[in-house]
Amino acid sequence: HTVGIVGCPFSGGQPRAGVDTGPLELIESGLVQDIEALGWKVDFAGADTLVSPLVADGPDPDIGKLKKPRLVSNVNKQVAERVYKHAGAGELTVTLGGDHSLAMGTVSGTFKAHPDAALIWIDAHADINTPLTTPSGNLHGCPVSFLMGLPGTSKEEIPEFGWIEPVLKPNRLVYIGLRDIDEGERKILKENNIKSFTMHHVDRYGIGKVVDMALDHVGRDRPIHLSFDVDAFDPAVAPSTGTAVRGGLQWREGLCAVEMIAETGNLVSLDIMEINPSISSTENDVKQTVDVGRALVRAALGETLL
Ligand code: DIR
Ligand code: MN
Ligand code: MN
Ligand code: MN
Repeated sequence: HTVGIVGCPFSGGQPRAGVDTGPLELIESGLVQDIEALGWKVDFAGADTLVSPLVADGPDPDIGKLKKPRLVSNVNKQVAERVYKHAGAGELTVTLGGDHSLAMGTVSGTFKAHPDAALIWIDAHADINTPLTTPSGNLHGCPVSFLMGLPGTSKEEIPEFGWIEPVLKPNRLVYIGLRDIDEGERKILKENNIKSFTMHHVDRYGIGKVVDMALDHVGRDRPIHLSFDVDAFDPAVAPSTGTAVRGGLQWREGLCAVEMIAETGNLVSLDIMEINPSISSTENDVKQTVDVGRALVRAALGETLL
């Protein structure tokens, strides 16, 4: 058992500074020691090997509404290569964000190593806006559309992202925790029949039943990439994040979901995204949110699965 850590101090997919310090905060809080204490080897060369905060090689004007498109693309291409290296070597890859645009890279890298994988996306948001539907132009709201090859994301339409292969089929994706969905996203989810368990379903059936239904939908026997945005949690649980939304997962609900996914034995890749230590009213907010990230990783590695 080896965990490969990819640290991505990157904030270019959204406007708020600070989310790029998430990975270092997680490492400094003792994440590597947590993982080793659970009996896993760690493949991580140290904090100075975090994916470098790249700059676009040249001017980076908006493309349509999209902000910092070349920067986001360049960084993600590098992230995809790093994740592929770990996943291809059979390691469980843990990527520390950074904003959720990084999933362009993480999911690309995982699916290159495991082409029949499924993607479970736990988030308040669907992050499936296209260059044509995005209201904000922030690429952290768009990664899934590129991975799926939706209209507006093709090589012909936007060559700057031409390296991203449309590896994700709509029936291999499932959402949990949604509660803030844009109009264009709603249409995409319906038209493509994408299975979405919103907070309504969590309230109604309970998290255990929801995760069971989600796993049955994508298939328990295939490799699983779990992309976890900490804003899936209620703001009382994970306050230090850029786009907090009321009415989210409680502490145990989020961890139980991750534990159930880990219990399949097929988790191959995990993203912990959108921890922003600069967004907080108190020091305790930051500590609490970083603790959530650490606890998610431990849950994924079987801390409570005896
Ligand atoms: C909104 C907010 N759906 C957008 N998105 C996210 O800008 O596309 N916030 N992902 O975390
Ligand atoms: Mn997200
Ligand atoms: Mn979100
Ligand atoms: Mn997002």
